[in-house]
Amino acid sequence: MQTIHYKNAVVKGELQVPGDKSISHRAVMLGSIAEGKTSITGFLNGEDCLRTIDIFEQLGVTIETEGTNVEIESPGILNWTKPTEELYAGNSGTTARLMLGILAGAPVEATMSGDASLSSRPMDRVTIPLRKMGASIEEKSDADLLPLTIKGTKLNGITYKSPVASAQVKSAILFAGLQAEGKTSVHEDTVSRDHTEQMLRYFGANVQTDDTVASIQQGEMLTGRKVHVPGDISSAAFFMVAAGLVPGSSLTLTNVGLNPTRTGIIDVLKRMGLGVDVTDATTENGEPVGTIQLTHRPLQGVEIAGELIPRLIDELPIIALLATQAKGKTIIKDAAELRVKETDRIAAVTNELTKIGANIEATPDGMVIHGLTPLKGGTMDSYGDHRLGMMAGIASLITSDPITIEGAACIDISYPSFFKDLETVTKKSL
Ligand code: SPQ
Repeated sequence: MQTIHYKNAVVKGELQVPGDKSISHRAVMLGSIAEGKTSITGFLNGEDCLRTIDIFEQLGVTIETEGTNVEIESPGILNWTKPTEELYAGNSGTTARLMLGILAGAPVEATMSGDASLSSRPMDRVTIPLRKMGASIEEKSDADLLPLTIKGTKLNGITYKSPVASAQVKSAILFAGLQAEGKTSVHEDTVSRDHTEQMLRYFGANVQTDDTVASIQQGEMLTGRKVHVPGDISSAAFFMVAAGLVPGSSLTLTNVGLNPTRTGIIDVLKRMGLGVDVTDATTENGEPVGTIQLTHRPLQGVEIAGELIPRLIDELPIIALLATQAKGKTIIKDAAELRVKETDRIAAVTNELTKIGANIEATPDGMVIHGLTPLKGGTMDSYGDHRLGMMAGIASLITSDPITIEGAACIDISYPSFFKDLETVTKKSL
């Protein structure tokens, strides 16, 4: 439990948010699949990414972490050792789903498990296509929930039309495709984040992408590389919104990942009226990186739907908070995926923002938020979901009374220095 209040603290200065969670996972995964040495800089030391490291250590990969630097020495996927205990993914959907794809063709047998939240999230979205490829997966329940035991086997390439725009589904299939005979293709209606394709290509795999189709050919053993992880735009989003909430704010966020499959928040904030300038854009290991400058301006409600949704899916809780301070109505739709995240984020965001005075309704696939509404203080539950915990922290910038966050520790999943950074940009003491 943590009680905070930053009422009307102007958000100012410069901040570099921690490394991208999605890219950190993938850097460790590819560095462990590849033979030899991989050096990672800018790694996110969040709980989820540490679970990924633990898992590869159990598979016989040597991994040394010092601050945000990670050194990997791997014998390569064909020489991994059979783990003696369950591979525990904690709260991390990315770890669990991508590992199932990686293990499907690896010469080991292992059981993947997770915490209570992860054990209730759907895994059939990956087990269905992986079984089509020949994967041997045994579940304890009938519903393909964790724990799942997977025994590496010979796989065949498939062409799969994914029923959801999900990078975790696409990535699991592409990782399995790296080991599968022939070609494997994944078709999506709307393209999901493409960090796996970028990282596979950077490590030398034969990956082709064409609009909403990603394909991979069975590969030779990959070799280690140097990887730089840019700052996480999903973490930066909390501070972009902070600058949008408090009049007079002006904030510079440096070294932020700007992969176009992730920058939906920038498009939406601009449409809402916030001053957003992107500069210094460069590319590192296939990933665009740059500086984002935010300037507070009065906001208006917008509609957020369709192909934009996968480009900002994780930012919708914090956008909902911002929408309480925008004139008129903000409509979020086509986002039913929010219901199967760390918690049901449609129900949780609606409940918690209502508690502090927001005018917000849940719909089956989104939310409708009516602004401008003054917010009061109170207790907000994180539901063990890092993005809900941080939404509550940012709300305290504009609430009339303090906010008490129940279960604030879960913020360590993706942003261990969140409160320190909030203090830095508001120059207020906790
Ligand atoms: O890893 P996890 O728990 O699924 O994390 C979340 C998050 O908010 O951090 C989702 F709850 O991000 C996912 C994201 O929603 C990370 C991710 C990835 O790295 O591939 C892809 C998205 O999920 P999905 O289901 O759309 O593929």
